[in-house]
Amino acid sequence: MTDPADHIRTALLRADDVLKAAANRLDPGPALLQAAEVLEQARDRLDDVADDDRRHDLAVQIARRMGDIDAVTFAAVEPAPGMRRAATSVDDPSRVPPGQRLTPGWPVLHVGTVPTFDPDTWSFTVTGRVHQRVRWDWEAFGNLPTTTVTSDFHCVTRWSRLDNVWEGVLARDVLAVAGVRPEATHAVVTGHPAYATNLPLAALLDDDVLFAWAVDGAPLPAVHGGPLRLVVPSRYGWKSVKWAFEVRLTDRDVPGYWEERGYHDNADPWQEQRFRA
Ligand SMILES: Nc1nc2c(c(=O)[nH]1)N[C@H]1C(S)=C(S)[C@@H](COP(=O)(O)O)O[C@H]1N2
Ligand SMILES: [Mo]
Repeated sequence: MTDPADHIRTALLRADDVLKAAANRLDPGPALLQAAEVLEQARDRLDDVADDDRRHDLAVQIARRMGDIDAVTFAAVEPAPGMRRAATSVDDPSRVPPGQRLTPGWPVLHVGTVPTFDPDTWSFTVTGRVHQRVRWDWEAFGNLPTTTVTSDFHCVTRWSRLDNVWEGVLARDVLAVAGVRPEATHAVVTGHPAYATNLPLAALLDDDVLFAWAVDGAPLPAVHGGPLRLVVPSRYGWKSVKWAFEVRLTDRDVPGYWEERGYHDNADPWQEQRFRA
């Protein structure tokens, strides 16, 4: 049997060859897609690499190449019909984190398929290191105090969308209902179909972090996480969990989906914390 790590290394070399060839093409699109597919398959085999350090190292190598491919693909995305065109230039360049480009549209990024929303069965739970586990249905969640926050969104694939007007409930107001226990240091936020990310508790409590059900004055589109998504402006987009349904407070840092696949634990766009060092 071949060593799964060798298999992944071969895939990385193949992806590099395809990417090199793509640079000389008039239309690099198909070659980029092909390289992305090779990397996607390599990523699927990561779990077979038993050694933690080797697996992490390979995950970072895959993530870096994927990031380069995605950056080319997403910078030029146009707004969907009915969606506002976002600014592609700003008076104050310090609003754009290093290595980011402003895109007029709003790329859609997620693993798995868009879940369907049924208001009769939807629920949201806060659990873990809280005084009292709390579960809301859709109607009850809507009765929490409402807030509007305008913030910028920065994706690790190098696109940023500025001045998004989010409406929803501050995460700190959600947590206040359950009551944070003193030993809680981190949070794991989970969304459909099987996605999670980790945050320091303090980051979740920031005054611009909310669970949003509307954006730019309209209900949050399903592809962007509707009916409810987390928004964490101070971190790259993968921390902003779409179709969110659970917050679990923990007394340790538990990596989420992308953090286990080579992405940085902290994800600060101003420090370009894209991938694990
Ligand atoms: N449930 C879920 N939430 C998710 C993801 C995902 O795969 N599943 N992807 C994350 C990533 S990597 C990004 S960049 C943003 C993208 O949000 P958008 O599709 O609204 O642009 O969602 C984040 N939230
Ligand atoms: Mo992302």
